[in-house]
Amino acid sequence: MRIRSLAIAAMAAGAVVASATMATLAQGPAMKMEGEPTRAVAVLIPTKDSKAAGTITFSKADKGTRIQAEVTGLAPGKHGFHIHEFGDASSPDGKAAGGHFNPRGKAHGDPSKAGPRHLGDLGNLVADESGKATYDLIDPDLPLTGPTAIIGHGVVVHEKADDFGQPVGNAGGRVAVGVIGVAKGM
Ligand SMILES: [Cu+2]
Repeated sequence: MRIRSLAIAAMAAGAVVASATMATLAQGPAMKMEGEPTRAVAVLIPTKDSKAAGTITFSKADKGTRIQAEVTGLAPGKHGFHIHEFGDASSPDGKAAGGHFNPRGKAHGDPSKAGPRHLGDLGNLVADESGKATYDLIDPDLPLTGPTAIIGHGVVVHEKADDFGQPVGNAGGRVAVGVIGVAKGM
């Protein structure tokens, strides 16, 4: 009798260990998500009648956020490039992304110059003759985390150049739109 009850006790203990292990495994991925994101990504999709597409990464750098973009299918020349308010790429004209991301209520501006800017003002992409544009800058003001975090908001590439005129730079229609999300492999 004693042996049998020990066996039952061992089985019960084993069950406890097994369920504890399962609980640990179940928590594993969730645990990894804790802490602040250090990298974000947006995949640009073309709006209706556009061929513009690409990928933008936002990585935490020593003094701000490094923005790296590669976009193809553009008309040669400058194209306004902004973070917009909504992470919503659902409309064919890109307008569901709303207006510029401007959580600090500033005027539109050129991020390469001192002075006011919408937080989402990234300046221009410059496409070469083949329609390809690359962008690689560290933005000291653009946070991945915190109350004005860019994750969850949208990115828009425009038809025309951002001339930094008010209120939003006269960049015309939207040729590509994407949503900024937390990137894998942080
Ligand atoms: Cu824009």
